[in-house]
Amino acid sequence: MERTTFVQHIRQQEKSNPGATGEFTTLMNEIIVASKIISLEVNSAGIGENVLGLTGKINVQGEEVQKLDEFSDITFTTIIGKSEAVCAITSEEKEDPYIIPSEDNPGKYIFMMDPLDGSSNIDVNVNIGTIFSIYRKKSEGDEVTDEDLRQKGDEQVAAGYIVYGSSTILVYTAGQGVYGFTLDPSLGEFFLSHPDLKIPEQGSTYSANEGNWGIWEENQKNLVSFLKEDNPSSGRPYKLRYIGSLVADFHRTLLKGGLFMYPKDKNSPKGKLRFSFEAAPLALIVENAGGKASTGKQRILDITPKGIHDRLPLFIGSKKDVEMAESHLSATEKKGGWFKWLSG
Ligand code: P6P
Repeated sequence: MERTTFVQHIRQQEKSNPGATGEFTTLMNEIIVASKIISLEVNSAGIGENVLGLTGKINVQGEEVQKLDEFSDITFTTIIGKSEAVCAITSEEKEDPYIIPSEDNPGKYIFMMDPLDGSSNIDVNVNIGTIFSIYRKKSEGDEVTDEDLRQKGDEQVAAGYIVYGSSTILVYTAGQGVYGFTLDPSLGEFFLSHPDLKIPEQGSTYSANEGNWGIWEENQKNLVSFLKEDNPSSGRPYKLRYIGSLVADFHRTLLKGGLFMYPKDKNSPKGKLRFSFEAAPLALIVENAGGKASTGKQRILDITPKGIHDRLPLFIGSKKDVEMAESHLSATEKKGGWFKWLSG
């Protein structure tokens, strides 16, 4: 069977885009290089040099920084920073953006990333991942402005993630479909494994941290109770699947369908997940795969963040499931409201 490498795929995509200058292709290829390095490190973590464990540092999110977090952040920043395709890099691990110095020939794109999401799972061998988002610099002149770094989700040029697990898989979209590539470690090449990914219109699982039940709002509790009701004619109860690593939970939802939720709660009144590094890139992917992504009220891609570290609630997955969640949340928010869903 003929196998398409990532490089062949991105070159084909470039040919179908008459205005392409090759800068996007360069950027994507550098992302591939960085992801291979991280994959090697993640899959050999603990063997030889001690990259497991904590650095003793706390990041801008107030989270303990794991050694692989820091390694991933430095690797992507160094490689993408030298690509001559980007003028700025923002990272979940860094308070401030990294502006590419003129001597490194900055390019027209802005790269945003969660370099290693789910890092609390590193030491227990659970899948973790990198999430990235690419915007075009919009302002005139060489200076990178605040508006360049806080663009509406719909302005993304491309978005993707790499999940480091039993195999390393890169999934991305540039607005013309969603494609998945699996790393063949023996060759060090990513081969097309998921051409034109589409998420099922409705799933049968929900993904949420029910340990937060006691700090959820009432309408969130009502929604999850609804999903757990024994009502086979409407496809309920849904099964619960929650890994606690967003990239792994999202990848399963994308492939199998269903609903991933990280709602706001008393401890995270704006939500826990970040707009720039998590919600917006995954929303671009899921919409290009036929799914939906919202805060429970507002479409993620309609949002322009006020800050590069903004957090928000996230409901993402199959179109019907996200719509069910939105209507249930708004109905039950109106105290005792009712709604019909899956009434057939
Ligand atoms: P909780 C990991 O720390 C992360 O940012 C996401 O990968 C994951 O979805 C979420 O937090 C898990 O949060 O509160 O359930 O541990």
